[in-house]
Amino acid sequence: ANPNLKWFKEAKFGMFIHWGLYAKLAGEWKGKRYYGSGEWIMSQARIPVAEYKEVAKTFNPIKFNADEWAQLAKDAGIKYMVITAKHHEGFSMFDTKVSDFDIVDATPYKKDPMKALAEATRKRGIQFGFYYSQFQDWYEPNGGKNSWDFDETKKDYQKYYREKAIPQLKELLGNYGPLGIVWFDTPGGMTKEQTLNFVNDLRVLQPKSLFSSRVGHGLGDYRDFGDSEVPDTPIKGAWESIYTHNDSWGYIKHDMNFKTPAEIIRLLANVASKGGNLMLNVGPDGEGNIPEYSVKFLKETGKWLDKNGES
Ligand code: FUL
Repeated sequence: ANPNLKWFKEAKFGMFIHWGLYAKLAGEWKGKRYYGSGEWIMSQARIPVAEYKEVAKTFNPIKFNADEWAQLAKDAGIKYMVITAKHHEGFSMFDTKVSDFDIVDATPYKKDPMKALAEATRKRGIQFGFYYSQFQDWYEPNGGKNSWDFDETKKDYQKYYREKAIPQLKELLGNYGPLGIVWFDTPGGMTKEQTLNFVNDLRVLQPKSLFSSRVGHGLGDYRDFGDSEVPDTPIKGAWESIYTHNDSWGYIKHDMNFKTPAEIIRLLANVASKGGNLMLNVGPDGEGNIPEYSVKFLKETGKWLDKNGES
């Protein structure tokens, strides 16, 4: 058995955070409202890169407070946190030298929130990790899946991996201290052999860090089920179910369908009884606030876990 999995197998409860420029759009583009997966709005509304880029100029999350977020996780009984360093939109929520389309260079905020969050979680004994969309990058001419700006048949995915994804992952693995997890998602554009090289190349930087199964080709360290999926029967090995608190991963202002504390606890119990972890997502808004109901219901969940000796 992989000794790096020990903490993960004991964790039971994780916090997923989807946060990017889409949070600023909040599920609305040019007066039209979208529902579900707010982080997909660029694709849903076929927003050209040239227009999407402008959103960065208005992204200024001055309410963001790393200690508050980490403390909320702690109070909720959460043992690990995974946050989007770069989602499919291609925007980097961290300080990167590889691209100018990042929170430090392209927004009035000009700071690296990931640095603060890495410290705030570490201080509280919470494992910290990054979600990184390794294949889909709708901002890049050679990244995956933007067919409204770019011609898919002309793309050179290897060039995108070489020039953006790999160098950025090296920054993330090198500049934020020990990472519990690198959470890859929606693989593509690489053969099994290429993926193996990709994984080996990154592993040397942090041999203890776990890679999610969505790195592709069965090369992850533990298993992730589909979005909002719990297996029917107990499953051996290390695995995780991912759910979001309301109906979207990224913030949508008109989505109020939050799971109650009782629903969260039932979900947690269901997943734990089958041997897995629940990683529950919250979607902070464009100002850096975690939605009020997420704060309230997570705190109540934590109180219940406390009383019942589960955390
Ligand atoms: C999916 C992504 O496409 C969604 O936007 C979200 O990040 C979810 C957790 O994984 O596959």
